[in-house]
Amino acid sequence: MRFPAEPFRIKVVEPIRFVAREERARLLEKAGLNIFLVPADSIYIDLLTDSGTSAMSDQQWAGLMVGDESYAGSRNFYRLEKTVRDITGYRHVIPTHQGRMAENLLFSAMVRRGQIVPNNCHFDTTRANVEAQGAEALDLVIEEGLDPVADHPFKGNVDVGKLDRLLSANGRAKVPLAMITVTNNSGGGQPVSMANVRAVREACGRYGVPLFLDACRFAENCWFIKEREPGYAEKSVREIARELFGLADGCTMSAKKDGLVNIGGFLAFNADALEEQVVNLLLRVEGFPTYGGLAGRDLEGMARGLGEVLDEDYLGFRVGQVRHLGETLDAAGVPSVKPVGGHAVYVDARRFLPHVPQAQFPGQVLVVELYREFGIRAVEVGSLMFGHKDPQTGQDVYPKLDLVRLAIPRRVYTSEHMRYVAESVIATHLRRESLRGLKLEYEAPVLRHFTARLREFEPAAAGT
Ligand code: P71
Repeated sequence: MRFPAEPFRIKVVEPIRFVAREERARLLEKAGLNIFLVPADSIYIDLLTDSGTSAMSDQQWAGLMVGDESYAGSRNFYRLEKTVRDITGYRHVIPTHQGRMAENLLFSAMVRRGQIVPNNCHFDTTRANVEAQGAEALDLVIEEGLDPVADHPFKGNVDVGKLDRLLSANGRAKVPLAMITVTNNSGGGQPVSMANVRAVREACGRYGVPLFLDACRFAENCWFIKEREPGYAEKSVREIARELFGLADGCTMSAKKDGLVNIGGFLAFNADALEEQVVNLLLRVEGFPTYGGLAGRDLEGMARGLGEVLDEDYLGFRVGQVRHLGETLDAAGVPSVKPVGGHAVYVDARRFLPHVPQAQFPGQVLVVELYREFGIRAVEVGSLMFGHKDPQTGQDVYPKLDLVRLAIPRRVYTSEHMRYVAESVIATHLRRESLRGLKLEYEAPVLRHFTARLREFEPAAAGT
């Protein structure tokens, strides 16, 4: 259960506040028990997301001072372009302000109404951008990837048999591209093996369908390949990354994850024909192709972060820190998705709170408790986020799992912070029977989890 100590020391500190319990309870009431509506400076440990929350290094901060803010031809763009070409091998590098803009550009250029885009699991924004084109976003992750307790080293893998059947039934006219998300965020941050990406490449190749990676967490995925896939232990993560990107035709990237920056992204690919379309759209919605909606200094931070994320001492610590949290919870009997993914631990709220029915949001019960008692912010990925009424029958439909994601920002929290998180979750587990369900008081017609308001059942009414 040990993992390497932090391969960095702390030069700048940012105080975090531990506000009194009464204040936290008041803020929660005011927020309608919705953690998205609690101000971040009243949170002690914020595990809402690993996206855009990384700590930059001294080298990245120094890089901001050499930002070249020229409208066209900024030197920082050329550095970013060279860095991305070195890592991926792709010819064209289009910066964007974050990942979803890269998705928007790619799908606007390549996807038409009535088509189908397969992926292991589409992330929310990817799905929304595919659907915005009038196309279908199809998830084809292997069966184990949907089972929270199945032990498999690469639970993010694509079911290649299903993909092959889709391609042979529809061909390139109906499937304009395929995607693979590394690591598979919606499936728990689970990695994809090189062998699986190669098999997907071969299937796509047979039908002339281009393959793109959703590469937000590519370095963490490559670290898992090095650790788990036969034949890769002696290769450097940089070599593994080059091989991985070499199997695809391009990628979308939210650099807010493995770019180690607070904002930024890019779209990269080989096809010359795609460049013209993408650039024309970029000019209309995002900016000139040498800045893509970002300042020159942001491009420099991204170029430097993409180099740092491949440092194997960093990756060993990073993936180890997340795994250690998962294993500590596991040893204490807290149910979670296994094996632990690269960026987050997902607690299984239905098994944690078997007495709270899905209609009473067990995941959100746990989220509320972790903030009120311990000042920790986690996020519900379950009935509140995905539950809805069936438009035909009017019945409530719930997702298979009610999960609570503890996403770990990169290089931000120390091992003592993580120990505090583990002890808090374990203490909550010990008194789980006293936790009561929640009732929705307000829900918006779309994306209700961002604005929902809830209320606790009175003790007498619990379970009814
Ligand atoms: C995460 C996020 C951030 C997020 C975004 C939207 C709603 C809630 C949280 C963002 C991803 C992602 C993958 C695999 C594309 C994006 C979009 N993840 N693909 O997990 O995980 O990137 O935010 O830079 O536009 O908290 P973007």
